[in-house]
Amino acid sequence: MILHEKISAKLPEWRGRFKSLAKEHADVVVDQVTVGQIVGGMRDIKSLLTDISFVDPAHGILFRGMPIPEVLKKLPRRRGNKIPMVGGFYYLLMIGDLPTGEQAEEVEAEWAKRSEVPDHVYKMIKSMPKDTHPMTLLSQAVLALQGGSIFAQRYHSMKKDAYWEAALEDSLDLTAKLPIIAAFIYRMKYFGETKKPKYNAKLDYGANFSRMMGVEDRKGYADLARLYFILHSDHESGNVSAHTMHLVGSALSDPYLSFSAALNGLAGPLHGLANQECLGWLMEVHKKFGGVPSREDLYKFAWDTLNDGHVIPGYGHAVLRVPDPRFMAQLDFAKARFPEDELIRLAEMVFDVVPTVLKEQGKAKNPAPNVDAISGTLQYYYGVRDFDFYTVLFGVGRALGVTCNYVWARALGQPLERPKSLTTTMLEAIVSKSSQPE
Ligand code: HAX
Repeated sequence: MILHEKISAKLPEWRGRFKSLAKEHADVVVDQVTVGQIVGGMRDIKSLLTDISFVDPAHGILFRGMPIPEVLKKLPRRRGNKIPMVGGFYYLLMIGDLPTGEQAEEVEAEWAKRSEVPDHVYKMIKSMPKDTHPMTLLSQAVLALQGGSIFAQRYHSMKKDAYWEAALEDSLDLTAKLPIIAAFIYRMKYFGETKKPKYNAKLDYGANFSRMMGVEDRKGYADLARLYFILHSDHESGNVSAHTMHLVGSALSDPYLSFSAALNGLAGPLHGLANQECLGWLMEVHKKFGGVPSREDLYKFAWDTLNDGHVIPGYGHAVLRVPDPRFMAQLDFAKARFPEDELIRLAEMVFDVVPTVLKEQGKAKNPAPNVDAISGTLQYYYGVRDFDFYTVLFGVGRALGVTCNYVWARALGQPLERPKSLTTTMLEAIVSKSSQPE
């Protein structure tokens, strides 16, 4: 299989580099940790290692060193599609090189081969109470697949050097099945349909998802699916979902156990749930003014939101200091296809007005939009209007990045994660010692 072959070829060099850092340079100091960082959620402590993606505060996400416009331009796509194949993108994340069209198709074919979802998973989802949150269903479904984990089955018989091979098998199986499970949850929860979705091997990942969701493909929902999965795949390793996958995986829990945990983190309101809040805020503006308001009205509404003690959802970021290129890519997508849509016009006006308001307020370090400022709006346009489903879409995309990280963490033999904790008294003692005159 292509990914196995390519990773095998790259492994000796990467293992050598990792080993050299671990053995010969282990004492080199990288960063200092402040009290503020310890009490402030470990913000910005440089303590994770990944080569899959990097968030540059001034430029946004780089996937294997490539910015989004370059990824979208250079990756292979099928005839008639504007957005590249997700299979080619997975190849890029996993291997670190741009794939040819043929290599991208090989990954797509691998997914088609592995797309059968066992019956008990559907039964389990159907047996849950009707009001179960779709993220709970997705996370449970991933756990229900865990019985098929090659990593878990081989664990006692395989050597450490071979962990990554089992991890790759699981990663391909899991990423193949996720869009099917997500589409099943969507059709069951919001339309009461319980027919098993069928993956069509002739279509790519994005087109299959669009078809299984039952969304009319006017103006390219399949392209939006491809774009959405690519943009949400990874955001280096410190965010909650990616870090959870890495942490749980470091205990050698298999990719299913680890990814289910990652999804539970993604389901939190400060993480993957934020996109529905953003669309909610836009809809509130739209409703209040009976359409797109004047700039002055929007300016006032934004100030009212702040004065009421709320944040303006979709704006600001913990690391980024420029408009999120993931936001820009989605805005470009919408402007090229449906520039007259009222919510898109409104999102554009918000992009024009809100950064000014946030700058005037002077609190947010980054007054620019993040990925969530528009992602729900695009789904809404295509008729996917059940807000609580949006995080499931995020989850399908996020699996792409975190499974690549999992495979490489095992390939390089990254160890169990175990930071050290202190007590409050210990921290206070450190503070009082540092404030005493020399
Ligand atoms: N509206 C109002 N105030 C904001 C703000 C916004 N959009 N963004 C930041 N601020 C405020 C913060 O609340 C903070 O105020 P206090 O000092 O009173 O606590 C101050 O500005 C400094 O915050 P910061 O350092 O710039 O930002 P943080 O790193 O603490 O937080 C957040 C980053 C994304 C959580 C923040 O900008 C925010 O709450 N934004 C709105 C919610 C949102 O869009 N969330 C989605 C994030 C994208 C993501 O990662 N999704 O998975």
